[in-house]
Amino acid sequence: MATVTMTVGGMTCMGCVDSVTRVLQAVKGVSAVQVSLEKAQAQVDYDPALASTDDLRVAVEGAGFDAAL
Ligand SMILES: [Cu+2]
Repeated sequence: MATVTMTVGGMTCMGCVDSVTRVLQAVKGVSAVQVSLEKAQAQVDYDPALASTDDLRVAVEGAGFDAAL
């Protein structure tokens, strides 16, 4: 299990937080997601054997947000 903190740009409300949380939780191998609107960050626990940081970034960008890690 690994934990990564990614910077998420473009979140403006709790609806955005919900969206980012949902798309990250939908990535295979992700076990926990904690998104902070104030910090513009998402902390993700995932299994590196099933998901890559690239998968996480693509999921966030696919939902219309900017992702950096
Ligand atoms: Cu929003």
